Amino acid sequence: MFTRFLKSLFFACFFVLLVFTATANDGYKLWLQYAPFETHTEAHYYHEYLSDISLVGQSPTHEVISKEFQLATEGFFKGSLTPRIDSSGNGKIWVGKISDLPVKISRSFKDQLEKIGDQGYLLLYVSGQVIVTAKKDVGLLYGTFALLKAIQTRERLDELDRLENPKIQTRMLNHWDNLNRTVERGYAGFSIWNWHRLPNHIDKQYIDYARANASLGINATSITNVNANALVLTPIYLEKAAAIADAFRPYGIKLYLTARFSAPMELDKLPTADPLDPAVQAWWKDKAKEIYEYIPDFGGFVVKADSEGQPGPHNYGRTQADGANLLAEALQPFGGLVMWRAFVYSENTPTDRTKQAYDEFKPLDGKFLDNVIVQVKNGPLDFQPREPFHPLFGAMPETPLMMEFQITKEYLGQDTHWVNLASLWKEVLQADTYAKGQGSTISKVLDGSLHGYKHTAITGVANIGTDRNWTGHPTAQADWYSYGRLAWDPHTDIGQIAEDWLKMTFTTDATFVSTAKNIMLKSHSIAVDYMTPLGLHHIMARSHHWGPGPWVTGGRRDDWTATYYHRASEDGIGFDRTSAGSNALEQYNPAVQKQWQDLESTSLDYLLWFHRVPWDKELSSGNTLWMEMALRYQRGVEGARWMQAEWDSIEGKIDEERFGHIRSFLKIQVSEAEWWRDACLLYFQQFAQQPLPEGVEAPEKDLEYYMGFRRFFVPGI
Ligand code: GCW
Repeated sequence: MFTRFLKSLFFACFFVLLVFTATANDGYKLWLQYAPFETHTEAHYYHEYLSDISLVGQSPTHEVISKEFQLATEGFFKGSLTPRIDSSGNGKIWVGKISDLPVKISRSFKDQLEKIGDQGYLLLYVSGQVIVTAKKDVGLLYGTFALLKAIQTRERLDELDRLENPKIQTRMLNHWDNLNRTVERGYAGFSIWNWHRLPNHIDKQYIDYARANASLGINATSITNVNANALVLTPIYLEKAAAIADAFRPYGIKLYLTARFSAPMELDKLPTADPLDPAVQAWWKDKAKEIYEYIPDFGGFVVKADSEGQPGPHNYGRTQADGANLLAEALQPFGGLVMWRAFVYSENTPTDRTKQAYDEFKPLDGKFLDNVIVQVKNGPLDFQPREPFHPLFGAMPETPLMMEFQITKEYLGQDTHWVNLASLWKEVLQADTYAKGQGSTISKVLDGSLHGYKHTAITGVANIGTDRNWTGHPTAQADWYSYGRLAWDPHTDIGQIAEDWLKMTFTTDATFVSTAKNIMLKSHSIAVDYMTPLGLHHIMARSHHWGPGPWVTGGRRDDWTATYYHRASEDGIGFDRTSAGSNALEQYNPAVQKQWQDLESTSLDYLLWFHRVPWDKELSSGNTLWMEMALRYQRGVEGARWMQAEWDSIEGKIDEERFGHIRSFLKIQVSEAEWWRDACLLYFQQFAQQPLPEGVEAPEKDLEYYMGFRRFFVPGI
């Protein structure tokens, strides 16, 4: 009786505390908010488990797990509960390796336990206990985060029975961070890697970064820009990098660095960087050995070569395989990998830029050493709002390919637009390459099941910076989150991902979650409508890539202009990539070609990517091309306004700070959507020579205004 009274008193105090403290939130805690329970019943239910935890075994990762439980419990109960974490084995939550399980359990669940891979885990409710078990420490950490997620999303624990193994071995982030702390295409402040203070100072943010990544199963990170500086391979920097690697190790995260191909010349004055030169080969071997002395579990190199001014094997008349194999051979004795990017193209090559990577790499299939993975962007151009999938996927059965997504929104509104990238990625992951008949999806290329790849990997270009909330736009945290979830399992439903993220990040309130989820799931197609509808691409402003620039023409490189891609004239618009044009289409499997070769049956979403279409052409929608384009731009603007109204409708459901932040960014988004629509329609109207269809709002300014519009110091270049 008395204990019941005490318990009620405890929860009553807890809720009084909650009411007075729920207004400010700067978003730093990401989806690991561990926000206080919202009802008495919830608090009561989870209290029983979280107050009594057994953590069996010892390792640096166990310490991390213990701290995470403490942090979570503190958050859930506003500091009023300190969990008892012991190794007795009697706790309501039991965390430990398979080898430490009580015999009774390991016998009864033998079949399930055998299915747990090196990075997997099992969550199971057995006779009053929640068991988190795994083969290795890292699996225990992943399992712990999965359990905490179950609590954050208010799952019942007495129904838990979840066996998870990641589908892709290496799940990585690529930072495009420079050593001077600027971030290429970064819109959330400066680089979080404070090289100047390393190796002695390990910023708390590195640890929180590791926690956030581990909570998603991200197990690798490359912390330097692919437009690489060779300095990072010198002892001064290797010592600093080693300190970061040490900090990440308990979280199961391996460190990678970018390798500048000309490093032997820049650092040690070798006369050449020719991959077939024995002195160059010896240099890389020594360098690899040196790196492993600093970082014994170093992941390997990420390399951008022969692209946008970066040095590479082409400088010596060698192939991409020669270049990649040079580094692979050096790393091979230590088990390191080379992630060699396929983003190779040149203004001196006369073919359509979107064809060049395939032309270059396809003939090299099978010629790479077996610790090389070729890293391919999702589309053949460059992270546009929407692109067809890259034709290399499905075309390299003998060479492991990994996906490179861009989490930072270079072409999708940068830091101020709410665009849920999971929708874009899902379109790509589900795309069918037909490499081995119907159902040969990109997910199956990546998880290795289609071609039996020895190595499987995926990466995302990070959107992380020193902004207090990490990503600039509070909703851009969802992109980091969703990327991690899809990297773990590319088959995951993106609606589920959105829902989990919203509940963990903001609140479990049902109206909030369903309204915000709806915004998220529609946001990508809305942005495509107001930026690049109908398969338009590369029509953004020059250099900083912020805002519209369909008029961009001339200059140093034709393949960096807008007119190269849209080719608008009075006759029509679009890039003919069929056999009558550049024939980029031929790089796809015949079954895929069929979907896109005929103008009449090509999905309108890809129309102008593959076809050149007269303005008066009547489309499957019943509209002429011009009308359809104008209506889609208008629809995009209306979509952005709808997002704004929907967001306003859930005011009061979450803290004012993040609510207001998103609200003010939505204002920017709406006005920039109008800017895109007005600028593009006015520009294209010169060629279409027709009035705007009914329902499309007239632009506020004239074309000259938009073309003359200059912005200075746009971030991210
Ligand atoms: O999209 C382009 C970007 C460059 C980037 C390059 C790449 C790191 O505009 O900033 O350079 O892609 O992926 O290498």
